Amino acid sequence: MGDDPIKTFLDGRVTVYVGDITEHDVEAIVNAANSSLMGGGGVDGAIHRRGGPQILEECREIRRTRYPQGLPTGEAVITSGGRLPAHYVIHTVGPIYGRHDGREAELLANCYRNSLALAVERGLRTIAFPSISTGAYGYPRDEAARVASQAIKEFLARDASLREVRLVFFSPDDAEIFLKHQLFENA
Ligand code: AR6
Repeated sequence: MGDDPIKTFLDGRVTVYVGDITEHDVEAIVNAANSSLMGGGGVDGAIHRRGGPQILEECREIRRTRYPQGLPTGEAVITSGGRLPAHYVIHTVGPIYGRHDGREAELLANCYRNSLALAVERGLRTIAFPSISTGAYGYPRDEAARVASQAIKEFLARDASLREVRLVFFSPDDAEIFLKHQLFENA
């Protein structure tokens, strides 16, 4: 992934890319998982496909030892990256839009906050996010842009250790919507 970002914010601590997150060579990539942690479609499917069986094995162990009922929405856990260029995968569960009694924004913000906190706790300095919940889980992309950017901005204001938070959009159209609605600038 030697490509340049299409946009940067906060003096380069936030970068925006279009592409496949599984190709990104950062310390950790975030997976938009489901509470089973057993894989699925979308970015989850792509990460397990490309990362190989090691990731699923570690997810199974996390389920068994820490989350027998499944990972709650908004929480995050970490595994190795298997065969991915990224060393780690941080798995988080986004809200299903319309299924959380109006708590969707808070839960989506928790995904970003908890994933970032886990990265910092492990001493990681570069992390890449997909656009959590905006695929199968139906979160409107404009609202998700506001929530994600605000949560990241607040986190980075209090943290000095993260060097780069990369936001990877699957299509130019998705990136465009994000850039139009993000709150890194102004607000
Ligand atoms: N790289 C970057 N972004 C991607 C990639 C990729 N390789 N593939 C898809 N996207 P989704 P969700 C984008 O559905 O909405 C799964 O089955 C996609 O275009 O992956 O949180 C899980 O197991 C969209 O913008 O995640 C869960 O059951 C964004 O990633 C459920 O879907 C998120 O879409 C989670 O749904």
